[in-house]
Amino acid sequence: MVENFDEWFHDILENADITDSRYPIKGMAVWMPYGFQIRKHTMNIIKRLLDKDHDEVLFPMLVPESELAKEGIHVKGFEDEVYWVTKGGSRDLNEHLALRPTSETAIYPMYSLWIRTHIDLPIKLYQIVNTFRYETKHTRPLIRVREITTFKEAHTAHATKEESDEQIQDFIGIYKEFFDDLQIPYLISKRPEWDKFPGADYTMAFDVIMPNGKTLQIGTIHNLGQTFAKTFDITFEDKDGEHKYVYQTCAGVSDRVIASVIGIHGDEKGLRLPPKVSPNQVTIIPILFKKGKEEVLAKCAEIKEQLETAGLRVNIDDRDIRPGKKFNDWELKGTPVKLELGPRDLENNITVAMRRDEGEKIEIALDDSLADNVIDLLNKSSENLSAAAWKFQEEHVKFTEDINEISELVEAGYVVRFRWCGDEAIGKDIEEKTGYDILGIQEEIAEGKCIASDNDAKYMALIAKTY
Ligand code: PR8
Repeated sequence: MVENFDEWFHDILENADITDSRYPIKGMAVWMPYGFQIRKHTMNIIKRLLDKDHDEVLFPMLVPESELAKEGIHVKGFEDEVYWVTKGGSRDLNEHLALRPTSETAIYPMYSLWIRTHIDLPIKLYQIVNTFRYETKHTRPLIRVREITTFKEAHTAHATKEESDEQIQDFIGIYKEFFDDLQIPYLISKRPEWDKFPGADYTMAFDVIMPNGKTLQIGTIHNLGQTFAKTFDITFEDKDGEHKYVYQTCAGVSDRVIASVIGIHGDEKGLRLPPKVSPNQVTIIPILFKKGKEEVLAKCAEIKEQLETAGLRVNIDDRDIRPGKKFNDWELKGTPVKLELGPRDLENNITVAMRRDEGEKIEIALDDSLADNVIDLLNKSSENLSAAAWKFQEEHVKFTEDINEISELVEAGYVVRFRWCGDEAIGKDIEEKTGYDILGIQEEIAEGKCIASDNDAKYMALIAKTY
């Protein structure tokens, strides 16, 4: 799987009924029913996390050209990626309208109207929408799409720079919780100057290492400083009656998160879904013979009800096919726990449970403790997926002091940590020499030399092959 990860990933999306990429527009795919469920549960987690401290809104998808064009650096960053609506029916539009590539230029003109005094601050809004980017790099389902169907973008405004920096830390906390719920490990870094979001003061990013060693950026948090505030005239009157520009931040995660769940946890048999996002947390597989069929099915229905009462998502696969085929299908689809029930189990008042993450079969009693026992299996499964994924990450980050070793390590599937002085020209030089991307800096350090110059090192940085 590691060698052919891209192929594995492509196949599993169709075989497990996640997306269908045959839709006749490049970079746009159909969410299939099973994938749609995973998407829904994933979205609910981030919604719940954001709802604690943010309000959800919904802005129009179209942005007037005049607004999009206002913030020079921002528009430059996106100019080659914007889809334009230029006609209404057969008439040319007076003003071209952009399909939002992201929503800063849709939201901030309204912030300028809404924010008047310090009492209106902070403002913390988010929306979950589709955005459009005419990506020029190779498109891949979920990973690099031209319609990002599930863009969860948050936008905040604050009275002070300190508050905006705190907000960045809050977002980091929220995203950590989000990825923890998905059992996804992450590398957090501050992007280099030349790779930050267009218009941002600085960008913090979450990256994951996919099984083929390439990293995938699964979330970004940007401190926008006062750049957009100045462009869109977003000011407030402070306590002393002085008019000031706000400080802003924004943060976003996309469909890529689901790509990371599929890629990181999957194995040669298929998906291994984290219980929190699996469409079914438990799949009951009846083993049916002519004799005793009705009794087995009735018991399965009873178990389903018992587990659902305990808050679990449960399905029964009562298709008229061989149990072995059902078994393989649910291995492929990654249900965390399967329960088998045949006539003999019924006689013994037990069911055979199997965790998808590690595959061992255990018998559990069909009594009042059933739901607790199943929940226990689900929790163990979550913990195991998480531990395995973090272990994989730890084993795939290596430190080197030798610039000539970077290529060898990256090609062997590692993300490389190295000491860097932080100088932009030297950073770009490192990228050019090695052919890989500096993800960013992780922490400040006070000892050692830069890997590529005589300067003292200032940071521990990461370099990798990226998606
Ligand atoms: C912002 N503005 O836009 P960002 N396909 C799938 N996922 C993608 C793609 C794509 N083509 N492009 C980006 N992403 C800010 C923050 C509002 C919200 C994912 O930031 O451009 C990446 O995981 O960095 C990225 O980290 C995230 O969307 C946010 O996009």
